[in-house]
Amino acid sequence: MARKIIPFTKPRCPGIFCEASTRILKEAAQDGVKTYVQRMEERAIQPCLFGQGGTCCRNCSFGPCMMIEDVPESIGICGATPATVAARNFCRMVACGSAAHMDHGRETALTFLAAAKGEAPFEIKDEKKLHFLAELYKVKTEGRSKEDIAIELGEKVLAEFGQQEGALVMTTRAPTKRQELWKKLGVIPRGVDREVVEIMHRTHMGTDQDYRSLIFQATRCALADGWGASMIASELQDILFGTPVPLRAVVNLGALSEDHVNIVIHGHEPQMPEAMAMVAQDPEIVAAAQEVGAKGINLAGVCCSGNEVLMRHGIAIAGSFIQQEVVLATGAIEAMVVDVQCVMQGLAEVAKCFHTELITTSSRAMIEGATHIEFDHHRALEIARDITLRAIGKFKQRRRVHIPDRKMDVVAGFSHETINHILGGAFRASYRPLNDNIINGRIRGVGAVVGCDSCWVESGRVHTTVVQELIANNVLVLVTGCAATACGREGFLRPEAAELAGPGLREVCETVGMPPVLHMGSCVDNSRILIAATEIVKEGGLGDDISQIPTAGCAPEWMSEKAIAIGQYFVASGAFVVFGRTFPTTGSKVVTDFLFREIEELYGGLWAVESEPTKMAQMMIEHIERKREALGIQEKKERILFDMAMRREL
Ligand code: NFS
Ligand code: SF4
Repeated sequence: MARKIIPFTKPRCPGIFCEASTRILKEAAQDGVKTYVQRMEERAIQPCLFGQGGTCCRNCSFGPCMMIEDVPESIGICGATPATVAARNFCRMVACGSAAHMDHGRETALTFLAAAKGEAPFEIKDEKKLHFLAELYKVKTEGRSKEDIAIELGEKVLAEFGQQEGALVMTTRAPTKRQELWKKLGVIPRGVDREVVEIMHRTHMGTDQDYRSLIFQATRCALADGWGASMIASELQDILFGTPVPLRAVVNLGALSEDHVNIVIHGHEPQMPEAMAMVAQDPEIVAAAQEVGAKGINLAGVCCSGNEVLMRHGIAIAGSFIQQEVVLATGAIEAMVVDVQCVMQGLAEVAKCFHTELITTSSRAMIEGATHIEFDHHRALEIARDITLRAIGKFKQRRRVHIPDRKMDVVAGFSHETINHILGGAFRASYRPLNDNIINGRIRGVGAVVGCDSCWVESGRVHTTVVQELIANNVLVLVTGCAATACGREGFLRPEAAELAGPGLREVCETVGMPPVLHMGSCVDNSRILIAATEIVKEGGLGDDISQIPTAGCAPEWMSEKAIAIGQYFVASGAFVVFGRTFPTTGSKVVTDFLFREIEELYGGLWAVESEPTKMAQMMIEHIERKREALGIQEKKERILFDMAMRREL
C-alpha cells in the first residue's frame, strides 16, 4: 500500500525533548503513520479564546454564549456574567478531574474488599498500613485476622463514597489547624460522590450564580479528591500491592526489547498491571513465548499504570503520556493494554499501522477499533493470561521494528514512609533530619513538580528546566505522574543528579545517597505529598500548618482536568501552585484575581500561571523564601554537630 508522506515539522508542534522520540516520530511520519504531531498540524480550527479563557457557556440550548469581560453587553442570554461562566467551567473541570480519581478509588476499594474475602487473587501485603488505617477508621484489630480487619475496613471505606453527612475520615490526618480552618469555612467534604454531584447541580443553568460560592463547592469537591478518593486509592493499593520502597529501574523507549514479546500497560488503575506482572513470569507463559521465537515477556508501562508498577516492581516505563503513540510507532509492541484516563483515541489508528493489538479492559472506557477484553478482579489472572497469550500470538507478525537505544536509570518509589526511613534511618524513622536541614538552610524548601506533559511545548523540557533551577537553588523536589517520567528520561532521578544540586542539598543527598528529585508515584499519589507535608508540620519547627512550611508546587505542562482538581486541593491545603502555559479562568479577571490573590486570605494557598520555566521556578523559590522569612529561618545557619547532651535536650 502506497502511503502519503506527512510533513513532520511545521511550527505548531514543538515536539518532544527526547532525541529518540523525535527520531521515531519522524520515521513514523515518513511511513504515513499519523500521531498527535500531524493531528495538531492538520487541525483546521485553532483553539478559540473564549474556550481557552473559560468564558464560553453551553450549559443550555440558548447558547453557546461567548463573553468578553470588558464588553458590557457581553453577558449570557440568561444574564450570566463572564465571572459566573468562568467559575462554572472551572468547577466542572474540578468535578471531572475529581470524578476520575474517585472512580479509581472506588475500584480500588472494591478490589480490596474482594481480595480480603478471598475472591480476588491479591493478598494483603502491608499489614502495618492495614493496622494504621484500621485505627483511623475505628476498626477493631485485636484478635482478628488481617482478612477480617480488611473486610470491615473495606466496607467502611466504600461507604464513604455514598456518604451524605459528616466528614471523610482521611481529612482527620491533616494538621489540626488546617482541619479547624476547613471546618470554619465549611469545606470539609461530606461524602466522596456527593461533592461531584453537587457541582454538576450547582452549575446547571440558573442555579449557583455567584463565583465565590461556586469556587467554595469546587474546593469541597477537590478536597474529597485529595484528602478522600486519591488518598484512599494510594493507601489501599499500598496495603494490597505493597508500599513502595526505593528501587532501581529504567525509563524511555530503550526499555522495550527486540527479542521479547513486548506488552505495554497504559492507563491508571494498578489491578490489571499487577495481574499482568504476576503472569509474565509464569513458566508456562514463558514457554509459550519461546515457542514463537521470543525469549519471554517484557512488560513496560506508559503513564500512571507505568508509575504504579515501576514503583512496586521495578518494571520499566517506556514512555510518558506524550510518548504513548511513539511507543507504538517503534513497531515492537505486540499488545498495548489500556484501562482508564489519558489514553489517546489516536492509538487505535497508530496500532493499525503495525501488528499491535490495542486492548481496552475497563467497562468504563471503550475505543472503536480496539479489542475489548473486560477486566474483572475476580478473574484477574485468567484474564491477564488470555491477554498475554494473545500478545504472544502477535509476535511473529512483527514488521519494521526500531527500538532506539535510549534508556535512563532511575530510582523510584519514595513513599512518604520511605522518606521517613531514608532520612531518619531504620531505627529512628522520622522527618526530623529533613526539618532540621530546612531550618538550617541546607535545604531551602520542598518543591513539587507534577502532572502531564503537553503537546504545546517542547515536551519534557519545561519540566526539567523547572526542576534543574529548583535543585540548583537547594530546593528538594518531589515528582509524580508524567512529570516524574520526564525527569527520569533526563537522569534527574539518579543519586548522581546530586551534582546538579546546590551545595546544601547536594550535601544532604550525598550523605544519604538519594537523588535530589524524589519519585513519589502516580497522580493519585499526590496524596502522598499531602501526607509528607503534614508530617513536616507535625515534626515541628516549621509552623503549625501546611501554609507555613517553605513549599511550592507546579504542573508546568498540565493538560488533564485531574490536574485542576489536584491544584485546587493543594491550594485549599495551603500551598502555592503554579500552572504552565494556560489557566482555564483567564477570560475572567474577576475569577482569576480571586484564585490568584484573594483565595490566599481564606486558605493560605493560591494559584498562579507562568509559561517560562525559569520564571516559574523563581516564583516558587520566592514563595519558599517568603515562608522562610515568616518563620524566621531565612539566615543560613552554620552547621551544628549535635553532641549527646544536645540530643538528649532535643
Ligand atoms: Ni496525571 Fe497520570 Fe500523565 Fe497527566 Fe495523565 S497519566 S494521572 S493526568 S497525563 S500526569
Ligand atoms: Fe447562555 Fe445562560 Fe444558557 Fe449559559 S446558561 S448558554 S450563559 S443562556
